[in-house]
Amino acid sequence: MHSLFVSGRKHALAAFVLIAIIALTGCSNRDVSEQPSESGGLIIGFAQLGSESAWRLGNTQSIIEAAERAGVQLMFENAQQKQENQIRDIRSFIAYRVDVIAFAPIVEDGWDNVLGEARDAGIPVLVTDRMINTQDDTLFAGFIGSDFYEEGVMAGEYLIKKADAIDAESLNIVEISGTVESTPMKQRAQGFADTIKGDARLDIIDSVSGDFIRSKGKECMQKFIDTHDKIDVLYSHNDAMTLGAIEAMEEAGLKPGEDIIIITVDGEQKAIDLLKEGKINCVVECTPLIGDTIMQIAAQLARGEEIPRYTYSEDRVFSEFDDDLDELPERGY
Ligand code: GYE
Repeated sequence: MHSLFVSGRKHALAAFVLIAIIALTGCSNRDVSEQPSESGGLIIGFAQLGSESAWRLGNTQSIIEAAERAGVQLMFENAQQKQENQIRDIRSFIAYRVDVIAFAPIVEDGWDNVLGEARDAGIPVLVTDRMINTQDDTLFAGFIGSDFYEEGVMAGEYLIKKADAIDAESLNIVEISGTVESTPMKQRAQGFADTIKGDARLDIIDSVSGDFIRSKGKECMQKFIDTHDKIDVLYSHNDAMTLGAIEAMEEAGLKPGEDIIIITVDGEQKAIDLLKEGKINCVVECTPLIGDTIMQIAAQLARGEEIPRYTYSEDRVFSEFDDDLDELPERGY
């Protein structure tokens, strides 16, 4: 039986007590020189960034279940949306001398010091979901996640097709973006903007961050509705914010999907259901179900094998132009 350490803040205290004992006695309960032969027996520390959306909950569940399947001992920490918590959690994994550290960085900057400490301790690091910004390639072994720029491109391509289909002369777009300085926020914006910039019909008239959170998505949309006379399109960087924005539209007497064309990213079950109902027009997929891939690559790393520098998920796009939406299997998040 392998034990599973899934801890929230209340368990952090216990972890710190353990770390203090290790520091005081100068010994750990495991020999760092022992190399696990496969993923069974491996200890992985995963520093999750928060629980802001159904996407994130699906991602956490995928990691926990994949660890169980692989017989990996998972030390799991949730930083509740604060980078300083995530840095502290990574430090606790270093002190515990886990075999591999994996984390989903909330923002891109500010990781060099703590990742340098992991490298000095000889612990390989996997960056998952979002990317980091660093000049030093040796600070992490590989990345596992989605290509957010490509997601923005797919969103833009859908809109060009839609503009053709409805013979649009001009479409005013409002954008609700994700957490400022995070990779999905930057790249979903960039991929979309680059794709539509040559099309004179399409104009982004306003863009505000809703931090990937439903309630903030609603506030952003309320503000847009109050400020702008003509809004034709909403491009929202995640489904959680889209659900909030739809609430704001309906409260203002607007018909989502008809009065305002809605493009959203993630592909939660709720968004797919609203696409089928006609309240959302396009859903760009971003799968959070990367737990198994993380476990496989972590095991390779721990065995000292080469791993790919970047492992991207395959994401699709679903829209009102598809005629097989009813055949889509349950999304699982
Ligand atoms: O789109 C959003 C979540 O980093 C890709 O974070 C992830 C994003 C996802 O809060 O729903």
